[in-house]
Order: sequence, then C-alpha cells, then structure tokens
Amino acid sequence: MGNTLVSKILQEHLVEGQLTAGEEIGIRIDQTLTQDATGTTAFLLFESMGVGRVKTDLSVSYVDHNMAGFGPENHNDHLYLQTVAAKSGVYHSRPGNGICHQVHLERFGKPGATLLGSDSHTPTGGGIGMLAIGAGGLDVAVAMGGGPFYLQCPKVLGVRLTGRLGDWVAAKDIILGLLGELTTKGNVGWAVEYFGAGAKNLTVPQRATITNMGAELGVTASIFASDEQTKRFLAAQKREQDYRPLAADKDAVYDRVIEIDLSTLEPMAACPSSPDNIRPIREIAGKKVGQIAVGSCTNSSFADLMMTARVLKGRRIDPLVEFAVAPGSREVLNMLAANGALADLIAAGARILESACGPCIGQGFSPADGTVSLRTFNRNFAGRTGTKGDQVYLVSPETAVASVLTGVVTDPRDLSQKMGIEYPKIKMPREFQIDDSMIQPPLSEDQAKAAQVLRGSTIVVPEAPASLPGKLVGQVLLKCGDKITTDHIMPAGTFLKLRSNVPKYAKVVFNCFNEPGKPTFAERALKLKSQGVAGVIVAGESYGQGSSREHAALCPMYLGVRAVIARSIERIHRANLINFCIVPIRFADPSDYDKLQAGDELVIEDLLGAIRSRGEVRIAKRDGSFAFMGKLELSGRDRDILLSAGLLNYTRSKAHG
Ligand code: MIC
Ligand code: SF4
Repeated sequence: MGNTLVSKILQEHLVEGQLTAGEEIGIRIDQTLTQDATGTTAFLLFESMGVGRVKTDLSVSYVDHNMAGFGPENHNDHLYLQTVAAKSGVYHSRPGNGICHQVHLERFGKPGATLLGSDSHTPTGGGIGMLAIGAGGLDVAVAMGGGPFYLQCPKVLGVRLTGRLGDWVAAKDIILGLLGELTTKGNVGWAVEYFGAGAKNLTVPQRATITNMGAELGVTASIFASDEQTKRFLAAQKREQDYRPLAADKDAVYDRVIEIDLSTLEPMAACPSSPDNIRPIREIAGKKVGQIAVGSCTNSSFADLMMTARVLKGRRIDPLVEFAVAPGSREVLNMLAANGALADLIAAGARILESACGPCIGQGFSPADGTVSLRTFNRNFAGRTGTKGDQVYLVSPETAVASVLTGVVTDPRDLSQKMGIEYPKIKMPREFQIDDSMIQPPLSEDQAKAAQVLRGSTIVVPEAPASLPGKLVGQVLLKCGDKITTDHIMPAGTFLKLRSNVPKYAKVVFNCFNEPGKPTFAERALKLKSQGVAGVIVAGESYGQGSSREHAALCPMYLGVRAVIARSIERIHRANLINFCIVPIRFADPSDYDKLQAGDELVIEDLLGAIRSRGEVRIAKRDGSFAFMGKLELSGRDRDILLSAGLLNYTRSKAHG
C-alpha cells in the first residue's frame, strides 16, 4: 500500500504522534512566514517567549497588508517588524516587495519542506510541493522558537486531473468548480493532493492559484507533486538547487478520490457572498459591472498579468468600469515594466495599484453602492470590500479582462468567438528578472546583540489571558448563524491598522452586528467582565471560517469571552481560541442551538474538571429551565494549554521545566 505525498512529508517531519487520520501529531517546521497584519502580534508574542533568535531553517516577515499609511500606525508597524526581524534572525520583505505568498513562492519555497504561516493562504506553497499550512500568529511564534506544530493528522483527498484546460479557461475555474462541489464547510481535517496527467500540464503559478484557494475549502493543506514544472519554475527563479523530485507512490491510497477532466471545464464565478456560491459565467453573463480588479495572492502572477495586458493592448476599458491591477510582487511588476506590458495596461485605462493585498483586504477600491465588482481574489465575504451590501464575484483573470472590455459579465470565450481576439498563451519566462534588494537579511548574531528594536507608541503588547474559573458563570453575548467568518468577528478594512493595539481594536469585535443607538458587543462584554461574568458566543456551523487572524480570539478574550458553543468550528480559529484560553465547545445535539438566545445566563459547574478529564461538559441555564451537553474534543495538549491559561503561558512553563 503506497503513500500519499502528504503522508511522506509528514513522516519526514514527524516528531510526535502517529500518522493516523484524526490523531494529533507534532511536526517540525522548516520555514515560517508572517505578514504585517498578523506579524506584529506574532513578533510581540515571540519576544515575550524569550527564546532569542529563530530556530527554523528560514523565517521571513513580509509587509503587504497594512500599506495605506493613514496615520502613523502602519509605518510604526513596519519599523517594528523590520528591526525585530533583523535582531531575531528573520528575513524581512519590505513594503513594496509584494504579497507574502507570491514572493515566498518565487524566492523561498522549497519542495518537500514544511512551511507554517500566520496567514490562511499559506497553503499557496503547495503549488511548489511544500507542505504549507496556515495558523495563528502565536502558533507561528512557537514554531519560530523551534517548537513543533501540532495538528490533527489529515485525511487525504486525491484529486485526479486529466485532460487540458481549453482556451480562456483558467486554473481559477478548476478550484472554483471544486468549491462548488465540496463547499466551504465540512472539510476540516482533510488535505488535498492533486495528481494525474492533467496536473503535469499546469505551471507552478497555476498550481499555486489552486492550492491558494484550498483555504476556502477549509482544508489543512493542498499540494502538487514536485516535478519537471517545479524544476522549470525554480530554474527560472535561479533556484534550481532547491529542486527535489517528489510525488506520491504509484499505488498511493487516498481516503477519497475526485476526478476532474480539465477539458470539460468552463469559466466559473463565485457569486455573492461566499466562495462556494458557484455558477458558470454563462449563467450570469450580461450583468452590468461597476468595477473590476486583477490581483491578490490568488491571481497576480506574471502569466496572469501578461495575459491581461495582451488582451488590452491597443484597446480601451469600458467607460463605466473602473479597473485596477495589483501585481503580486515587485518581480512581476518590474518584468511588466521592462517588457512594455505595464504601458499597455496604463494605455488601456487600468489603475495600477501597488504590489500588495490592497482591495482584497478592504484597503481602498471599495465598490459603489449597488454595483457589481468582479475580482480575481479568493474571498467575497459580505462587506469585506468596505461597502455594505457589496456584490463581489470571484472570477479568473480571463473573465475579468473580458468583462473589462464589455462592461458586463462576459464569458471570455466570447472574445474569440464574437470579437476575434485570440487567446494569448503566455509561456513562463525562462528566467525571471530577479532583484532581492527589498529583502533585508537578518543581522549576524553578534551585530544583533546591540541592535535596537523600534517600538512606536501605537504598538501595545497584548494582555495575557486569565486562568479559567473552576465554575463558569456566563452570559450569551451573541447568537449567530452558520458560516460566521473571522471578517465578521474582527473586521479588517479601515480597522486593519489597529492590529498592533488590541485594546483599541477590540472595540470593533462583531462590529457588523452592532446596531446604531444600542450598546456595542464590546461595551456589553466589558460590562459583564467588570461584573465577573464570562462572555459566551453561540454559533451555528463552520464558525470562524476564513482568515487565520488570531485577533478573532485575542480581542474577544480581552473582552472577557471564555467560551464559544457552536455546531462546528473551523480548524485555525479553533486552535486560536484554545491558544487564547477560550473554550471551544460543540453542541452534542445540534438542535440544542435552537434553545439558546442572546442574554441567556449559563453555568458550567465543573469546567476545569471537564477540561482535565472528560470529553463532555454539562451546560445549564442559570434559571434551571434547561441543560444540555457540549463536546470538548480536546487533545491532551489542548487540555494543558487551556489549564495553563493559554499557549504563551504553556510554552513558557514548558521552557522552564
Ligand atoms: C485575509 O485574506 O483575510 C488575510 C487578511 O490575509 C488574513 C490574515 C489577516 O487577517 O491578517 C488571512 O487570510 O489569514
Ligand atoms: Fe492578502 Fe488577500 Fe491574499 Fe489575504 S487573501 S494574503 S488579504 S491578497
């Protein structure tokens, strides 16, 4: 019985546990990445662990999210990150150098290595044959300190790709199709491995588009074999020495296999407001569009942007459409500038945004009220653009550029069939134009000793969680429905700059549910906290979808939230809750969800006893009218972390003995 590629890499890195699906395992982490929006907290926590310099083979700190610079906060964060990286043995990719996942793929990713990143789209690295996993910043800080990363050993879904993509059909359409089938919920505990003759034809950047959006499936990681395509990509990045052929055994056994014939695929869209609300473009074609953006860590490679530029060369964008292009990296931008494609985009009327996350995380380019926005991004959660009631469709660059020309949602195949535009097939360059001058290497150990870390006044060290009480007396602060994302819990957009200041940022926890004239979630929570009553959140399926931002646990913890009772909780968010000492509880009987309301007072008599030794916990309404059971589903390590008042304390106490 042969092995999957996922299990081979896990086996090579296993330091604790056994490779049995569902069991907790600990793996060695070779590389880490952090980005500024999660990285400031990650580094503040890393510093408070007191381990000195990083113990990984490679750690890189990127600045790509918080770039707008309204007020001093962003630049304060950049300077802190730059100086703490230099001191801690970490490479620092400066603002302007590009989006972390794109740059990491280009300059650092290594087949067969493990990568842990404080960003949910870290699995992009699976496109180059890495086992790349997203996690909360504190987990990444622990990995930087040399600690293993603990996860549930995943089941492996094999996706066999056959055939070839037709003209105007893109890698994005493969993953959108899969999202339509598997949806964004119910995939916790799985990894996805792509193989088959169809996979061989896909370039590394195409593969990376697919592994990137594995995050939307909610799986732990997605991966392609490391083969001739990988070798070609690494050689073009002048990193051939990092190549290593890797694949699953021929007789590998998967827990489930899905077949996709690429030649049968057509252009697709994720309709508002979930990445799994999938429909073929032809069904929504003709819809008026107000703005279009090509970019993000999903679709801003050299090939994506060259294709866009070729189609637009000598043409003009529709007069009623605003069109923005955000190149994934400075490398891509430089190459477009050198070969004239950038000039073609500008001449066509494109707005060139900087190489960063930009509109993907609500940093400008919000759509007008009531207009449709087409984006090549990976998330279209309601309001993420910064516009209430936004209507975002996630599409391929091919669909985006076709619609740029017409002003309505357009099947890109129409460009050939109706407008005589040939599909520009973009070959991967034999050599990318490499310039690492915006990647600052760390200081030597000697130089680092004297180096100062700059800490602007807006940077506040986060408060540590308090110990859990033996008996929990709490109140339901909020009852929410299914698929609550971390964008609902902790909005980004204009609040993103508060990431390094928890007391300020915590004021907007669950802001989308706040009503004018009524006390906010934060005000209600702090009032309870001052009375010694714990905050409780009740939720439906798939609570905590989306980003890895640990602020979605850290800020509620600051407000006194001590438990989340949900029908199900997504992987990264669940780990973040435990790390910040909030108890994740699953309804033993999902119908009990219906019997709870906001304002209900709840009591858990022996919370600590249950955490210590039981899989279940009894939760009662304080007035005695109703009691129900919750599942704890904690590993031994989860229990220890909760009993130690969170991961930071747990790590410190382990280090001291
Ligand atoms: C996102 O796409 O939502 C983000 C912003 O990149 C997040 C990280 C964050 O919130 O800082 C993610 O995907 O993890
Ligand atoms: Fe940045 Fe958007 Fe990618 Fe998140 S999904 S890393 S915000 S580009």
